[in-house]
Amino acid sequence: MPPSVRPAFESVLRRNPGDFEFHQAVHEVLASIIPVLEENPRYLDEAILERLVEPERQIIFRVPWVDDNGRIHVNRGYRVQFSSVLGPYKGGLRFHPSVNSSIIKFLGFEQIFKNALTAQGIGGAKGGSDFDPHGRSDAEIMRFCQAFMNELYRHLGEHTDVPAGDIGVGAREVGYLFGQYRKITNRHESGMFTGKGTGWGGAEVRTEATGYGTVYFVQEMLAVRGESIEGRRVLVSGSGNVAIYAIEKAAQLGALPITASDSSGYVVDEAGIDVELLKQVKEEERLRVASYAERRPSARFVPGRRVWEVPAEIALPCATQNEVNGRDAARLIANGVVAVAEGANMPSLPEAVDAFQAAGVLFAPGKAANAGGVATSALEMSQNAARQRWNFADSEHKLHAIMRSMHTEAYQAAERYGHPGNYVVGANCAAFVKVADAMIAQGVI
Ligand code: NDP
Ligand code: 2IT
Repeated sequence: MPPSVRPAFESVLRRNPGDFEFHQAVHEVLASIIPVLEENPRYLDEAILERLVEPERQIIFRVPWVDDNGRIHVNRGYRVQFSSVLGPYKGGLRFHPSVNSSIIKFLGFEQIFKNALTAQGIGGAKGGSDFDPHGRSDAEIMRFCQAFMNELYRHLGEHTDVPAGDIGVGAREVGYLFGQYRKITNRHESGMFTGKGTGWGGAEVRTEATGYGTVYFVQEMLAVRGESIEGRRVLVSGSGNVAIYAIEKAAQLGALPITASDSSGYVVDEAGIDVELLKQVKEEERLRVASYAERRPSARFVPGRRVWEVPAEIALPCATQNEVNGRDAARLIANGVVAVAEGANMPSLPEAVDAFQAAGVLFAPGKAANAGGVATSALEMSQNAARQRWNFADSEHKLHAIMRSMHTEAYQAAERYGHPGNYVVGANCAAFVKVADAMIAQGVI
């Protein structure tokens, strides 16, 4: 780690012992913004790095709830409000047993830069709980969401902090969370949550936005090389919100998405994933991805393995952090992958990113590639504030334009800072400058 960024990194290690995912996310950003710091030493003089790596506020709370058998459970809730310099805190809520302060801090830190890239005037935050929704009844999910909001509501608001979904938090959970906020506060405050149902303030295309946006980003990267996504085999990991709509958009654009996965293994479907069947299995029936293969003659389920062993030209990790390691990357490269775009947050280990870049593979980091979700959340906030409702086609058009402009910005920043084609450097530098300049303008607070 270069000396200029070492003090900030050391403060992260000292204050956040054992928070390895958070260390990883900070390391990646600090290591890639060196050209910006060299050009403008004021960022160091103003202690921007030291300020940025320390969240503005961290909330940790008890979430007690009662299951269907009358048993009491206690989970832990989190909201890390990282930066509000560009707008109200904004970022999703994750319900997954692996959630801890490291996971929430890494996600919140990434969110600052992702949100800056969208240019939609939103700050960075993340929250969630170590609650495991798998196998829980609808009534249990509702009671958990209500218990979670019973504490979190006091920290939220359309001008303060605006959550949305993430792993384990989809349309159903957003409904219960919003409902409880409305009940406690006696306010139907549409703009305090995004990803709402389209019948009660939710934006068209928000459900599709992250997956669609990731594929649009791939299109843009390929276009720079005069190539297209059409006819290409695409690997997608995960089978949740991001994965399903990445598969849908890839197929719409003439590519052949052939995999989906969950924590039990993956399905490969050489005829191309039937996205309607996948939606039926995952969104409607809430089953495991293996059920897809049981109903589809062209598909088979491979238990306990990851999709990266299947030969393809495009890879879209859309499940979770650190799901692509160095060996996976080597396998993908050996099989001729040309582009990798992160639908998930930080799915690639640093060794995998290095391998892709060394091999000349187009690599789009999550904070650019998956920013379509939060960008469309910001469009939802705009519609709520104006009491408007934009149709699907217009909303998709806006999403597409935002993805194009984020690609251009990351691409140009990579060139400007001396690392042409390196979207990690490009995205981090472009985003950092926006955040840092706003921090300087707003003073030491
Ligand atoms: P969902 O809960 O809808 O789906 C998550 C998928 O990933 C499931 O298939 C799940 O399988 C799998 N998964 C989760 N954790 C693990 C794990 N530890 N090991 C293996 N598989 C796992 O979440 P989303 O689709 O919303 O989120 C996916 C990723 O995209 C996350 O990294 C999220 O942060 C990121 N993201 C989401 C956005 C959004 O708008 N929703 C926006 C930008 C990024 P299983 O059911 O077996 O756990
Ligand atoms: O990681 C992410 O960007 C999200 N989970 C979406 C956040 C949002 O506020 O829409």
